[in-house]
Amino acid sequence: MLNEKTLNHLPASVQPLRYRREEVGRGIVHFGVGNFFRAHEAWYVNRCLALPGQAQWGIVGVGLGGGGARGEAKARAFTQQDCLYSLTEVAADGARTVSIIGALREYLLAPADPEAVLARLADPQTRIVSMTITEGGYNINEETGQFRLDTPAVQADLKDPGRPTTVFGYVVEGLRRRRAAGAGPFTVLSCDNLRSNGHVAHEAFVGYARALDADLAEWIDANVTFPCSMVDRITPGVDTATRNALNAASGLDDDLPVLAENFSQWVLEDRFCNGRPALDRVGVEFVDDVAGYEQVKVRMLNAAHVLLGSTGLLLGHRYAHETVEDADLVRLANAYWTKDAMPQIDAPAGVDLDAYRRRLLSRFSNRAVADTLLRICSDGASKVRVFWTDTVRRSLDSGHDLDRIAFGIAAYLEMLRGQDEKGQTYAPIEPTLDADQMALVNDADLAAGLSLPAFDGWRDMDTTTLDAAVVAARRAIRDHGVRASLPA
Ligand code: CS2
Repeated sequence: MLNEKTLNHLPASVQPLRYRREEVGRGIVHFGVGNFFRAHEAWYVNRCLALPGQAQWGIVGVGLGGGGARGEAKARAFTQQDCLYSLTEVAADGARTVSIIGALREYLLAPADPEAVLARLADPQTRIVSMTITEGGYNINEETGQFRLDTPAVQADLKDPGRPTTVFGYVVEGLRRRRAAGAGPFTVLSCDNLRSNGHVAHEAFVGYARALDADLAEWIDANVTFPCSMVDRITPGVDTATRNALNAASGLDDDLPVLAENFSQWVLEDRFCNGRPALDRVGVEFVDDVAGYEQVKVRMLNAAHVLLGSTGLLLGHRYAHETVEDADLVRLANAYWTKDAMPQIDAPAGVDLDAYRRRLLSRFSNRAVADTLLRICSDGASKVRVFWTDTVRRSLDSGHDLDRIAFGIAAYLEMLRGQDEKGQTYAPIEPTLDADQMALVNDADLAAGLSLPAFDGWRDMDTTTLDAAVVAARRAIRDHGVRASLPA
């Protein structure tokens, strides 16, 4: 079993820790300890910890308890392994490296001990609170751009702020205690794929605080910083078979191994109100304005992921690499990138969009990552909104042809029906859609699905032509098959 006791007996091919674990502090609290966080932020911090003077920046992971029994099993596994785990990074040509990550110092399952989480947040040692809580996790009303106060969980936290259950309740109660104790603020760092994620986080946390205590909200607004960031690393889910294969290859006995592509990128605004690790020395790029990098990432990588994922599933593919081994789908992705996305992106100086596009094709081709299309399309209702809205709006505005966009929307709606054109079924993962909403995709009226919230981002515009094109594309997919319906 991988833990602190076995750290000195690692297989020779595994990269060990390059610092003394017992000296690692708790400078960061992170909400949402999923595979992506473990392969991304924790990996960068792990490298920082090996530099002189950085030991304070270890991470306390917090799980909000969404996973039920699975969440509890994960917490137990973290405890048994002293929060150590292995990361396997694999290149498109199959070359791999395995390293031990020790940046996660402690793991707290919030519902089991809310007070322990609040104590960590209030502890002056904590100087950054970061989060990966998913695109849909910020509880923002897309139309008004404001924090939604009307959800039951938020209402419950507002009524009983000393025993929160949401990330908003925890963070704001932690800040309240710090302010009362004169402990100073911490930085709130969103690491989700959102447009202007720092601004969204600001709106969410200050919006929640305002409903609780106007003075506190003002203090947060004046003292806490919310840097924007662009995060990127393809990190698949790890099921039991993958876990066994990773352990067989590494020679480790790790209950919590993570697998990721060897590419990684993190672009950050340098607005940390209470210090930060020397991330600039381990490959993180600090820039004045992250927006351009986000645009590139979200509208090129993530948007194409949903497009290829939906279309690929319908065709019977199950993995990302299969979509870029399919010449028709490569044509589709290239047409989307070069005709719809790239001409509308204000790329930052020095970013070559065509090189980025080619790099994506190579990244998507990584077979060893075995990224599933179901993961890529999961919570598509939130992703479509975040990843496609700008492109759709600009295309509607400019009178640009809507062929690929309409096809993408049609493919997403058809994909939600859970059956590919070979007759095989699969289970789309849409945590935000209820049964009635899911039923809309099977309605005899092929326009019915267009009322889903996924498409709210352009509901205020004239979509008559787009809607008709979506219906026509859905009809074509059903009558003639996906390949025959692909746009030029
Ligand atoms: C994917 C991302 O699920 C998705 O939205 O597009 O998880 C993607 O793998 C990451 O954003 C890559 O950085």
